[in-house]
Amino acid sequence: MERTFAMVKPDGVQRGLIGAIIGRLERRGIKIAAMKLMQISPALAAEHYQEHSGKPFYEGLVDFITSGPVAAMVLEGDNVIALVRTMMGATDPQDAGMGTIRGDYGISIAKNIIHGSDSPLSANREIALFFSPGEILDCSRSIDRWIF
Ligand code: 3AN
Repeated sequence: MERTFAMVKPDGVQRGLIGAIIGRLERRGIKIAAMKLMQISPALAAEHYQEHSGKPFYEGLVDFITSGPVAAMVLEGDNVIALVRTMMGATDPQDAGMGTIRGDYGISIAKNIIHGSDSPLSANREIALFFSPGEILDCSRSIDRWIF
């Protein structure tokens, strides 16, 4: 089954939205294979956001993502990378549809609540950046046969 990396960003954690966001993912049928609350170091932020280095919003982005705890996750499911991106909504919450996480909870592109990998390549890279192999559990749920 496909895996992706997702995290509730510092704004989502401070606003008490971890439960609401994980609840949406769980109710969809997505499986949580790993999860932790953590503080991102400037070095990890720089690796995670390397593709944005040099852009005008880069420094603000690194300051923001290191400003408080994040809830990091490895999620599993059929086509889960695209599924989570659809559930997140557009990068700018102003453009995100109602019913998406950013559309329902966000207003500003600089505080857009959730991150999710955008391709299999980024998913593999980001999972390895944030989790050691031993932290990712390989357990099946009895309910999976009703979902997949
Ligand atoms: P997404 O998170 O939807 O994949 P990316 O990869 O284009 O979007 O951008 C990564 C993060 O950079 C976004 N989640 C957002 O927090 C931030 N970001 C992108 N564009 C801007 C912008 N114009 N101003 C401020 N922050 C931005």
